[in-house]
Order: sequence, then C-alpha cells, then structure tokens
Amino acid sequence: MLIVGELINTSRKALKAAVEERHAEYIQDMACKQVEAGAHYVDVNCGTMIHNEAAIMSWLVENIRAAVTAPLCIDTPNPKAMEAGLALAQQGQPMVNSITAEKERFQIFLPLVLKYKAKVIALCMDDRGMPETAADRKDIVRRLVTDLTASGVPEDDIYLDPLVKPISTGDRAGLEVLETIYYIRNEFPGVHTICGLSNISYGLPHRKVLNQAFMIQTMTAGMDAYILDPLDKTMMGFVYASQALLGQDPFCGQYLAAYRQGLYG
Ligand code: THG
Repeated sequence: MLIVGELINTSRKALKAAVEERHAEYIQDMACKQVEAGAHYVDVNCGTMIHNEAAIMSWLVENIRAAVTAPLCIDTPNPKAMEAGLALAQQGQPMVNSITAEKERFQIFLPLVLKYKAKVIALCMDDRGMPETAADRKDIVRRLVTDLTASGVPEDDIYLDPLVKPISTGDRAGLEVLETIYYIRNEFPGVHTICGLSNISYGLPHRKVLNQAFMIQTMTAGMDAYILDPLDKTMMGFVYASQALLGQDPFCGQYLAAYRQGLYG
C-alpha cells in the first residue's frame, strides 16, 4: 500500500493563505505531520496559483525537501511547474502527477517521466475529456499502459488513476471506478492503481465517512495506492485493518507496528 498525503494543496484555504504569506514553517510542519502519520509520498499542488505556478512549485519543493526525507509527488498539469518541481525533488524516486492520454500532454510529460526516472500517475482521460463509464475508461487504460510500457516506463512505476468523480454528481460514480479497478487487475496485473479519494465526497456533508467507505470498497476491488488525508486517524486505521484482512500484511505486522506508533485508534 502506498499513501500519498494530499494536504499540501492550494485548493485548501489555510494552505493557500500560508503559501501567499510564504509561511515556510507552516508548509514544512504540514509535510512532517503527514509523513509522521504514515504518508510515503507528499503531494505538492499549487494549481490555483496560475500566474506563477512554476516559481511557487520551486519554493514549495525546496522547503518541503528540507523538512522531510520522503519523496515528493508533483501534482500539476503545467509542464513548467512539473519540470521546476522535479528538478528540485531529488530525494528518493519522485512521482509525476499526472500524465493523461491527451496527445499533447502525453508527449510533453513522457520525456520528464523518463528523464527523472519517476513513478507516474496516469489519469484515465483523453482528448474526448473526462470519462463517464467504466467502458470509456477501459479503452483509455489500454492505451496508457501500452504507450507507457512501449516508451520504457517499467510497469511497477505506473499508477493508473480511474479518475474519481463526486458521488453527488451521479449515482454510478463509485460503481464505474470499482469496475475499472477489476478490469485493470485482470488485464494488467503488473501496474498499480491509485485515486484522489476525497474527490468522491465533494458537495456532501460529513465527507470523511464517504472517503473512508470508498477507501475500503476500492481496496477490496484491488486498489493499492491512495492520495488521501493521512491525518484522518480513522481512515489510517481502516487502511491498516483492510490490508491485514485482505491478506496483504503477513502476521498483521504493519497493523501492529502502526498501532504501537499510535497511527490510528
Ligand atoms: N487524482 C490525482 N491527483 C489528484 C486528484 C486526483 N490531486 C488533487 C486531488 N485529486 C486530490 N487532493 C485533494 C486535496 C484536497 C481536497 C480534495 C482532494 C479537498 N479539499 C477541500 C475542498 O476543496 O473542499 C478544501 C477544504 C479546505 O479549504 O481546507 O477536498 O483525483 N492523480
């Protein structure tokens, strides 16, 4: 299981304010807290800062890497911001978040993935836009896996993201993702699957419970990585419990170790 901490994202009001004030300690503290809570990667997203995204990405990455040794997940559709982040994120194997099957985006981001030997999140999206059904996603998944592996990206570095849409916008949003995970597990067992979990709950009250339920459902379907809020201790408890219950934690070792470290409960 790979956990990417989602909290350094300027779509979050408090984080945006800290970035605008260049409050480095706030950002560093947020990075440390997520890693201490069990995150393996720290996501870095300043996509709302459209006028100087690349410069802000550089500032964020420099400060975060001084605070934690965990590798970083550079989260932007902007090629300049992606390169700026990757150039500085030299600790462990960085993660590119994300490439898509959109022709131009694929051509621009692929060289960066190869240059930095990065893990890559491949979003199920192409020039036709956001997919609705699992059938739409399957076609895109096949193209992404074929094109990435043919270009020399190891299967183990590929994280397919089915693209989670809010359940408030359509009753089948969860089901279509589950069906996509089953498909990927069967057809491409060597690649990973990841999602932005908190997307599922946009627009509804008490979001945490929807995020937690969807984590368990998707993990049961075979998802093996998440972008989530690692400071939600109930969520982290469900992650360790699910791993053990799905036969992915020999002798409940991680469940026990996380309990002893106070990571849930
Ligand atoms: N796939 C991939 N990357 C992603 C996503 C994805 N990166 C961004 C996002 N989706 C995952 N990260 C977040 C971060 C925050 C929130 C949701 C997903 C969130 N923020 C509150 C909101 O916007 O309402 C902020 C509230 C506040 O102000 O604090 O929910 O799907 N590959």
